[in-house]
Amino acid sequence: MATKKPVQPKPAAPQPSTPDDGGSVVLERLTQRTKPPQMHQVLMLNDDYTPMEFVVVVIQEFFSKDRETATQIMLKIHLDGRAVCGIYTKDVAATKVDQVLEAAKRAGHPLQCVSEPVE
Ligand code: TYC
Repeated sequence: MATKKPVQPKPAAPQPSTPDDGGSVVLERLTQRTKPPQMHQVLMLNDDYTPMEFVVVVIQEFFSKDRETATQIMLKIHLDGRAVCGIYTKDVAATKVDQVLEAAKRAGHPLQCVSEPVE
């Protein structure tokens, strides 16, 4: 049975030296290889029962919006059925959803919140 030889990484090619380089080392800028993380948007959904004021306070508190911006987002949810409250990395977005759902549950409101990857 033929066994495969493990693939060894190629050793770095020796750097050519010029008579006048004085032994100094030139560091080349490496290409950025890490991709930025996939971002997730947190959407809040409309319902017929959660008070508008509660939604505005939740958006201010958990999405760091001023009162005017929070009111505009709440009205967009009310009119369109949903709106983006913020965009975060996956874990942070999941935490925001948990915080909103927990606050709504504590207050006895049916407010719903979801997160989804941004295209
Ligand atoms: N539609 C609700 C009302 O009329 C208000 C509301 C807004 C509820 C946004 C949920 O995510 C929401 N009281």
